[in-house]
Amino acid sequence: MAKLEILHFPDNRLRQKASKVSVFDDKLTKFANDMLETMYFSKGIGLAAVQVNVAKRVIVIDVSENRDEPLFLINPVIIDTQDPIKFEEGCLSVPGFYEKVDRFNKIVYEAQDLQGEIYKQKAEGLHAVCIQHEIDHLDGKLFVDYISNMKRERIAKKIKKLTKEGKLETRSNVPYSI
Ligand code: QAP
Ligand code: CO
Repeated sequence: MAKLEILHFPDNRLRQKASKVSVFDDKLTKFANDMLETMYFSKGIGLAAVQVNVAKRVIVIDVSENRDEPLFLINPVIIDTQDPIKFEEGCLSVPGFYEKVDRFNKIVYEAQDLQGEIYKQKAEGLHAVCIQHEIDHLDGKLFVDYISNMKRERIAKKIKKLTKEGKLETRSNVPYSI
């Protein structure tokens, strides 16, 4: 297993549009498990491959209390939404900042597992919001895109400053080609 480098807003590489995964092999499983390790290490509940500079439609999530219920979502699509809500979100790529975003409290989604098997699932609350947030990443979108330009610019400036001062963690990346 390996810890991966998480990109920080306003890095342009977070704007990459991820392409569909078509090969389900050991390399994909290893990558997904490295993502999971990276997410647990960083105390996150969700991580998308674009955040570690891999433009593939891979998401890992664990919203369980004991952090022992990992979910792997390959090529996920939301097929139904219900109950609009405002939800306060954060992001491992925007560390230290939290804003309310318009989301849905209930969704139905379809995804593939690491074997390529398609599954259909209902999700609610944090689980549902997390999936909407992570699918946005696969389309190059961040939660700060939903707030005012002024707020977003201020956050960008603060994160750039922290990066310059070496106060944000970065780790050398394992180059992946999946
Ligand atoms: C997305 O975000 C999410 O600022 C996942 O200092 C978040 O795991 C969806 C994190 C909230 C719905 C609601 C953020 C860790 C983790 C930070 C995360 C931080 C340390 C964010
Ligand atoms: Co995020």
